[in-house]
Amino acid sequence: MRYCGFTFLLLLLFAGCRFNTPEPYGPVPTKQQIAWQQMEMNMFVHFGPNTFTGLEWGTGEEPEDIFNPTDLNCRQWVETAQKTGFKGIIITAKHHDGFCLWPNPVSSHTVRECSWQDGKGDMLRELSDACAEGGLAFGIYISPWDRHDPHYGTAEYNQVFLQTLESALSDYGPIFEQWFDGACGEGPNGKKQVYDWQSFFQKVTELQPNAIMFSNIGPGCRWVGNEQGHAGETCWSTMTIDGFSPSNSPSEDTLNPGEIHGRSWVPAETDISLHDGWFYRDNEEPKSVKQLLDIYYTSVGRNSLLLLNVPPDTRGQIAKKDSLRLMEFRAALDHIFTNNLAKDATAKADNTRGWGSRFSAINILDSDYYSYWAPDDKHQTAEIVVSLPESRTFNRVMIQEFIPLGQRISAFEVDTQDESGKWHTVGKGSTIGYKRILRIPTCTTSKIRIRITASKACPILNGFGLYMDDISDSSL
Ligand code: FUL
Repeated sequence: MRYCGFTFLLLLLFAGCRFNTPEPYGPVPTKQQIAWQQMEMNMFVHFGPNTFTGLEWGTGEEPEDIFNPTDLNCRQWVETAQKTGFKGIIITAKHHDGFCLWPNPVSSHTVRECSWQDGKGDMLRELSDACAEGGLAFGIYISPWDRHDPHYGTAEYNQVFLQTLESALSDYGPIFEQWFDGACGEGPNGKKQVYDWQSFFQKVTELQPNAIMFSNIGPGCRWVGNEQGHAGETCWSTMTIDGFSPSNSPSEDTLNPGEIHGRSWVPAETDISLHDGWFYRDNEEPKSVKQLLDIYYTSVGRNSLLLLNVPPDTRGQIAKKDSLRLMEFRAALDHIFTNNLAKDATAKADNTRGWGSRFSAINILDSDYYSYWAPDDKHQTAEIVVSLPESRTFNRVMIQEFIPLGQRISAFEVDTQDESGKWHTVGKGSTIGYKRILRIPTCTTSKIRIRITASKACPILNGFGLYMDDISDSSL
């Protein structure tokens, strides 16, 4: 009898804890979208005939032999990507010129038709193998706009494109992201194409159900609305996409901040090139470390994923000046972010959900992604005071919202306490999302307060960090 009572009590406790978990609010990410967001930085690779002609948009009339990397080394790309901290690589399997970097059976404008490797070469094979060896995810960019294919501009082209997808997505292992360029110009016969997006999406879902599909409107992730590296200061991962298509998307003013009441989970991806152009040109210099850091803050630091394009040269390798710059960028990120000045802090909230420590504020300080702080449901504003063991100097505040339960917070402020106990607001923002990094003036204190001033439902945080950036210009 006594055992029964004890078991009953345990069950009750267990149920109490379980049921006390906050309900998801609004659209939530799939587990693939969560894993994708956690990648934070991926490498884009623009490589193809344009690498050899110097054009940004090939005409489609380039002879196949123009594609002739003299010393291709995809392992070098992977090694560079790994050392920079990229988690995946996405390659332009077919850009607007229509040239396919793999022997696409429905095209006669491919690596098979060129003398490089006696027509036996296959860039998708080389890179997917190198990624698999190096433990990096592999993704494919394919442009539906095709300036070479004679079918372009007719209904038949949609079938050609579906078969193109079929071959690229079947033979090279798991694809983590399928990148659909939305550009829709004229084909060789002067006609534009009406793309059958629904069938394209279906084909990807059928062949690579775990792939995140990128386009202006997702459905896996959306374009951030510019190629300058800036997610919105307000950046919702939610947007309404019903009634839109990649060729008919909401305007850039909507893509950039997303929509607070958006009905789908379509997080922003920020694509930008290390150079001015997307394809390699000898006379272009890579962006500086300060520029790259700025881009990091306005993309990863604003709830977006950074897709940084690193164009290989005509040898088929990442040029030394580019890999050196990437290593400097990595060193700068490590210098700033390895030392979380809040790692031995304590944290206390003005409200904590239920009883016990399951949802306590201290959870924002550990490195377990799935442990989080949450107040009771009725609280849509809240504050957490973080106390450091001693005064420390920092100018970056990192906050993470627990997105598996939805993106909720729409306004927050950060205060520091001075020696007399007075609080001063040092930074504020609107959205937080997966990760938000606030750049604040350098301050020295032992007490920091996060105030959530508006949230669509009870706010939920799972990460917090304080860092000192002495590399960026102080104005940034
Ligand atoms: C654009 C293209 O037109 C550019 O050439 C580049 O590939 C960029 C990533 O997407 O739509």
